[in-house]
Amino acid sequence: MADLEEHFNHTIEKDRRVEPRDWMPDGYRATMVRQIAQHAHSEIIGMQPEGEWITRAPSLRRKAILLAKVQDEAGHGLYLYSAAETLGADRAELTAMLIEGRQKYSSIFNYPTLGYADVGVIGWLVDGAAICNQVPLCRSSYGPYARAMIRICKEESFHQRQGYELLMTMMRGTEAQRAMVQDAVNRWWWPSLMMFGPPDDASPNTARSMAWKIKRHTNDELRQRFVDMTVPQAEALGVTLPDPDLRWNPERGQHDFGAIDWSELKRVISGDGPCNARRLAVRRAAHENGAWVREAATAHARKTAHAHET
Ligand code: FAQ
Repeated sequence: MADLEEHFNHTIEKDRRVEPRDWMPDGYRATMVRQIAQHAHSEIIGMQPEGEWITRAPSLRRKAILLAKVQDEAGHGLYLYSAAETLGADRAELTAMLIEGRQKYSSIFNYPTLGYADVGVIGWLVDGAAICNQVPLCRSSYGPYARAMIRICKEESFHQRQGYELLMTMMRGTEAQRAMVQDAVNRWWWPSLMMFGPPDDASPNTARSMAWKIKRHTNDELRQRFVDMTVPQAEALGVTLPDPDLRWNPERGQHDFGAIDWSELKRVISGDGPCNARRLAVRRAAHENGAWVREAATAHARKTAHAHET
């Protein structure tokens, strides 16, 4: 046991990857399952806000792009559930925990998409925040998760660009289109900052996850990086970010920004956001409606296994 623990500590210290067959502390395994499951649930629930606009896309081209993006999110979710399975988690159990509200998913997906500009803003800000958070996770200490992040980040990067390109097109359009973009930015800006999680002094998991190199940066560090990255993009787009306190601080070499309403994040995480009930109801119905597919696939697998045996 002491040898195994020493090997694990050495792996972390030397910046090598922990693999599924390796011994790991129970706390490490539980933290990894929690983070990967929450991430997978976020991708799956995250299909809904944009998915609601597939049938109302303004052109065939926009529809094809959106369809591809939402399908990518499904792929990320399935990929991440597979990564959780390498830790001994059971996929059916994880889905049950999501549907029963026993596991979390990102707060950001509990806000409504009121117009097509929201699709662009989700790509720009939400995928932008996801990239900021996930690029360092490509160096996360758990091998299957780190490798999943490499592929996922490549696709997120395409998602971010399609969002920005959509917004650029709308900003070159009519006054009404520009107003739609600004309205969507006003609604999504603060929730996007909340995606990075509670402030460092109220983040119970950060210290341990940093020591285990699961996380490479704190929530506040990544939030700051996102703000600094996004301000020039907003200027190029011609939109205003809804924060009167947002300004460049030459001494820090970073932007200062206004106070985040942490009570809102708490409320949304605890199930009381604008769309929490709707998101879970849709997911539950999809799961129930898909029962026959799971049953048929299980019966087919059983039959095939039996045929191989005889
Ligand atoms: N929403 O101690 P910490 C996407 C929870 S991107 C809900 O700071 P930690 C792509 C936290 O889990 C979105 N819950 O926790 C896409 C913890 O819960 P516990 C998903 C939140 O883990 C784009 C508690 O609060 N990305 O889906 C949130 O060290 C467009 C205390 O917090 C990931 O999951 C929140 N915003 O840091 C798809 C990335 N923040 O312990 C569709 C991987 C915190 O009670 C369309 N995850 N909590 O179970 C991470 O990097 C980390 O888990 C953090 C939280 C940074 C999210």
